[in-house]
Amino acid sequence: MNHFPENFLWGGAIASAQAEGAWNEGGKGMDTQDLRVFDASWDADMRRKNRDINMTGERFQAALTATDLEHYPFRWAIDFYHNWREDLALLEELGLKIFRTSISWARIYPNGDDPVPNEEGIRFYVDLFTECHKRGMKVFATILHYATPVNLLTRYGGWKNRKMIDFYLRYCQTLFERLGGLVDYWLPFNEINCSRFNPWNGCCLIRDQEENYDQAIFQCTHHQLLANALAVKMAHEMLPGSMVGGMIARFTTYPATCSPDDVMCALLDENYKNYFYTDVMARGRYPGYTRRMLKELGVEIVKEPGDDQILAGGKVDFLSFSYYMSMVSTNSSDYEVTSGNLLSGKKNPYLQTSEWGWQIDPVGLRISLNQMYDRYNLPLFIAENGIGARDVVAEDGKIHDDYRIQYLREHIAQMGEAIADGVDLIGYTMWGILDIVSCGTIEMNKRYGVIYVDRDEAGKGTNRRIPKDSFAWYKKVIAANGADLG
Ligand code: BGP
Repeated sequence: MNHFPENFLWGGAIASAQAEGAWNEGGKGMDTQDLRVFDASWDADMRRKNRDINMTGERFQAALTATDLEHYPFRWAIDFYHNWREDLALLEELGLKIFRTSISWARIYPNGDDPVPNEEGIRFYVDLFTECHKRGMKVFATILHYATPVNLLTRYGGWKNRKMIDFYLRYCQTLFERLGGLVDYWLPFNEINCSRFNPWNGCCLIRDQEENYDQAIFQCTHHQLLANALAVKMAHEMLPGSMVGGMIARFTTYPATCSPDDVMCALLDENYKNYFYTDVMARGRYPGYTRRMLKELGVEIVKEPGDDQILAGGKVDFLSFSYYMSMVSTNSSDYEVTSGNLLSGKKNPYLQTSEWGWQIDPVGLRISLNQMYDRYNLPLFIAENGIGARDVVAEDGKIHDDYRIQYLREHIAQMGEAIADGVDLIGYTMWGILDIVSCGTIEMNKRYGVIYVDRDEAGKGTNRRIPKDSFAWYKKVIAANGADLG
């Protein structure tokens, strides 16, 4: 029996910084992703380290004036900026019902604090989203997927500064005014909990420039949560009936054993890493457990009178999350550590991992959906899910990615189970529908797409798009509305 509702939103997702390239074209300003460095000659260890080193004052200065552009992959990415018409044609052929991308803040406001927006940037998204609709796709737009105009960091210090809320809201207002009729679902922030787990991406912090890193992180988070609530309120006022969601990177967590200590550890991990953020966005207030969490970190968030009302006045209409893997919680050091999205965790002996060490756990998706729906009773949207792999073009010129088909098949089957459990799941935007530059490790060879992009890690290649085996498979799944996962 097929559990997917008739109007289920089968989709695909990308993010502007990871796809568009054209970093200094069309009036775009420099943003924080343009500054992230990568070297194709690095070994696996160095690539991992690079993710963790994140951003330093020295790297930041070097990147501002860099001329070796091949080391800054977000500046060229897959050139979606010039190729989007052809790409959307392929997505239409795939039968997508919804396309998720982010809007580049620095295309709309090159410096973040400009008095007027950049018309060329607005035109780009008007054209892109109009074409999506023409090709039968709804639009799911992320307002901020990490890439922030660099000027907001150099001039104001980034999200630590409360002024960021005003700049961000001005940007939102422009989007609601100029793109409002073209967007079906809004997401004010991608993975708002990323501020804690990758503070450069999440909130523009440079680690070696912070005296008290945790304090800075949570102050930024507070400002982002306020900005999120105010954006929801603004959208509801300017665009009555609009759907505005909250999003986290979901770290589904199991106790390592049934020892009460492990169970408690898992509960706190769930609260501190996931639910803190969704509780604020969906329930409109800081949950009780944050007192202890912040105290133990030595953090005291500076709030202004009225902040509690702001949070209470901007609750989201739906919740969404990225789901790639699950983790294990324990205070015991007897467990091997393995990698994962944004953070590493303890290894689960029951699960296989991807080439990057992320633990593959389809049932964890069903668990997460049930947990989130029980807790909030809001519609849910899986904003990202997929597997990063080193695809190869075979001698027949094709990409035989059975491992991706298997990953997607098992996860989609569990989505069906969750719907049968009673969860109100409205959509699924598979991550990296076209191969794009990886966000965590900046590698082009960590590919997620059902469409291959011929570009290597130094930016070389024809940039040609080639549908993979998974393309035909996903097309069939969409056409059958999930009834046929074969
Ligand atoms: C999420 C981000 C995406 C994305 C994805 C996969 O955290 O929202 O931007 O890239 O993870 O991660 P990666 O690209 O590091 O494999």
